[in-house]
Amino acid sequence: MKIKFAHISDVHLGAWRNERINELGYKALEKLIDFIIKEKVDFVILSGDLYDVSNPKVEVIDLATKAMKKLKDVNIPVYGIMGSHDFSPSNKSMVRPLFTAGLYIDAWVPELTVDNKIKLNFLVDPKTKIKIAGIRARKRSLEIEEYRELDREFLETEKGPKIFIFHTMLSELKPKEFKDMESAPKSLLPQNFDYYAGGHLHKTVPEILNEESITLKISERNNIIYPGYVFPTDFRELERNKQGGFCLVSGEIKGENLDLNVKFIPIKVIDIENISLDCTNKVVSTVLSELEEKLSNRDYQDKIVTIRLFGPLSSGKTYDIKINEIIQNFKEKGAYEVLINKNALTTEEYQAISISTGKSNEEIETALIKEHAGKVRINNFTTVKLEKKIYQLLNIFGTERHSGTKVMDYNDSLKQSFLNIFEVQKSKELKQ
Ligand SMILES: [Mn+2]
Repeated sequence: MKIKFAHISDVHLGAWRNERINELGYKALEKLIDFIIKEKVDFVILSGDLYDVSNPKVEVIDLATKAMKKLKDVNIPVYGIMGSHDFSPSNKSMVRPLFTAGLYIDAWVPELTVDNKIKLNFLVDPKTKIKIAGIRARKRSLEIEEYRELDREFLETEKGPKIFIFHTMLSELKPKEFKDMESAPKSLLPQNFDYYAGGHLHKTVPEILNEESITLKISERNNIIYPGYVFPTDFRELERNKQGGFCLVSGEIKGENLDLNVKFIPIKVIDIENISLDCTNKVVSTVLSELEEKLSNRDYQDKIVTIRLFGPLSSGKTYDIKINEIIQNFKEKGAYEVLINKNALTTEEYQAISISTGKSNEEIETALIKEHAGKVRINNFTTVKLEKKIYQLLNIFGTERHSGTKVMDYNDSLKQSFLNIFEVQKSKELKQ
C-alpha cells in the first residue's frame, strides 16, 4: 500500500511582536496547508510548537483552528504533541481545545504502569493502520527525564509499521550553533520505529535535505528527521536566511515496516535581505552614511530587511542611531518590513566589560556593577552611591507581583520605588 504524509514542526504562530511579520507566518501555514491538501497526503504529523506560547491571542488560535479544520474537511487527520512552547505545566494550553474538537489528535497518550513506568499507548491511523506514539515536550526540555521512565519494552515490541513523535534535541544530531541547548542522547529514543518525527530543533536535519533539496531514503541508520521551522521565528533565523518549510514523506507499507523517502518542501512567502554593519571605531554619522549607501545600492522592494549593527562606536551614544528613521528610509524604498538589531552595538562608555569565569554569579554581578557604576556620571551621585542604587534597583526588579495585586498597582509601585531610589519627584514626569 502506498502512503504519503506531511511532517511539520515548530510553526510558532504569532511569534513576532511585529504583526506584519506575523502575517507572513500565517501565510506560510496557509500555503503549507493548501500544498498538502493538493498532495493528498494520508495524514499530517506535527512535532510540537504549533503556537509560540501556550495562550496565544484569539487571532492566532482562530487561524490555527481554521487551518486544522481545512484538513479535517478533507479527511486528513493531524497527529501531534505539544512542544516546549505551547505546553503548559498547569494544563492550560490553547492546544487543548483543538485536541478536544478532534481537529488535532494528541499522540501523547501516557499511562502509569504498576511499576511506575510511563507506558505510551499507540494511536492507529484508521486509513493506513500505521501506529503512532509520541512524547510531548515540557519547558526547558524537562521531558528528557520522562524518556528514562518509558516502558520501552512495550514500545519496542509492538508490531509496526510505527512512527514516534517527539520534541527534543538529540545530542548526536545537534548542530554546532545549538551547542548550549539542552539535549538528550539518541539512545533514549525507543527503538524499532520506522520514522522518528522530531521537533524543537529549528533547523532541518539531516541538513542536506534543506541545503541540496534532495530526496533521502529513510533507512534504519537514517530515520530521525527534523523539518525545522515553517517560517523564521526570530531575528537570527531571518538573518540565517534559510527558507522554512516541512517534510513530505512518501513510500510504501511493506508488512510491518515502512519503506520511505523524505523530501524537504520549502515554503517561500517573502525575500529577505540581510545587512550586517561593523561599527567598530566609527562615529554615528559614518554608520548612517554607510547605511545610506547600502540603501541606494540594493533593491529592497517587498523584502524583509534585517540590519545588524555591532561593535563599539568611537564616540556618541548607541541611541544616537535612530532606529525609526532608518526603518522609514528603507520602507520608502519599498521594504516590506525592517528589523534592526543593535544588541551588540556599544559605545566607549559601556565598553570593556571584563567577566572572569569560574567565579560565582554573585561575584560576577558585583564586579559588573562596580565597573558600570564607575562609568556613568549622574549629578550628585558618587560611584559608591550609584552602586548602591543599582543594587536597590535589582531588588525592585526582582519583586514578583502577588496574585492579589492588580497589574496596574504593581506597575505603579515599581515606578514609585524607582523614583524613590533616584530621588526624583513624581511631579517631574519620567521621560522614556
Ligand atoms: Mn520550537
